Amino acid sequence: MKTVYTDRHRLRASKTELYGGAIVPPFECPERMDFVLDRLRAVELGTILEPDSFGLDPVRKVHSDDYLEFLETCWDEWKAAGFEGEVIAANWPARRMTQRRPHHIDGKVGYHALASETAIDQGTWEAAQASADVALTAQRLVAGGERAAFGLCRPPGHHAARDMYGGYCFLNNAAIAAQAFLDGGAQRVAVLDVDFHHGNGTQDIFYDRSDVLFVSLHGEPENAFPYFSGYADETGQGAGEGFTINYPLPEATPYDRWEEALDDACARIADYGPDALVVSLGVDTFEEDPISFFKLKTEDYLRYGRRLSALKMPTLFLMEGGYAVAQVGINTVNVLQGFEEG
Ligand code: SP5
Ligand code: ZN
Repeated sequence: MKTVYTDRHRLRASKTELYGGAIVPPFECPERMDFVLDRLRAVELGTILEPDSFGLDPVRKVHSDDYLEFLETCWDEWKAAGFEGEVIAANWPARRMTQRRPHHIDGKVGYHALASETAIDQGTWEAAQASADVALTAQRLVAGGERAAFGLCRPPGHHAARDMYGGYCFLNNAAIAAQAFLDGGAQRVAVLDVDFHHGNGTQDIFYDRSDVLFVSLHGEPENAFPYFSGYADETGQGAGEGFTINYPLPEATPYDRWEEALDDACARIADYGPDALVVSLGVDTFEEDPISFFKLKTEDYLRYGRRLSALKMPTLFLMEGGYAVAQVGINTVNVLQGFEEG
């Protein structure tokens, strides 16, 4: 399996995350990629390619213009306003308040943020665009006939909604790639999100559509970020009714229970009969992940990689979360190796 990767992710080098009332170094750090690359090379999974540049046209299909303009200009506006730290949201259009977009950058940040843990730094916008290019380059490999490809995306994407960032995500790589399959002639695409966290952004983008089936296994929102999305009764709306499927799972979920949900998810995906499958591949389901609460072990990633292979679909894997940094490489690559064996 080929991997697409660029060092330009290092341009995202935020130094701050708001966690438990303290400012800490971000869990979503550049070193994560080094461990994945080391493991890809150690097992000789396949060639590692640089991405091509696709520009913003494919990105504009899933994100709003005002949001993209915000991402592009927010760092300069923040500095021009005299703020010294990184861009962090401190104000929101909360219940019973207007939803109008303010002019001042301090207000605009809150308008486009879905969480405050994620700080924006100088290089974030460029890194986010490079990450989307990684996804689109890997998508093109699969659309061109490869059985599977791996987009080693950083920053991740699945929390980014049509006009909101947060959860370490800015551009929704999985949604951009799913849309690219459709624009390339696919009739139906399935997105399977196995990151520990609910893929609220991907769900948001396709919620009222039937041409993308969104299926997510994640920590139950009563107890896990993003808290306000991911309940089982969120099933889509309008033409999209029935094309969103959520499997919220409780604290300490072990692999056997997780695999039951995966089997059900795979059956639903097979019924849908998509032309391509996009896997939002987060490995924060790992038992040692510092911010999550499932109990998957390293060998379990091989097992579910084989299970995904049995779907026999053209498959695009895109990197999402995973914060037990030293194990992110082996766990991620185990899924890809399991897929190739299966
Ligand atoms: C892509 C991705 O995995 N994003 C995750 C963003 C999660 N950010 C909020 C983390 C809050 C964790 N609080 C958990 C307390 C555990 N002791
Ligand atoms: Zn996650």
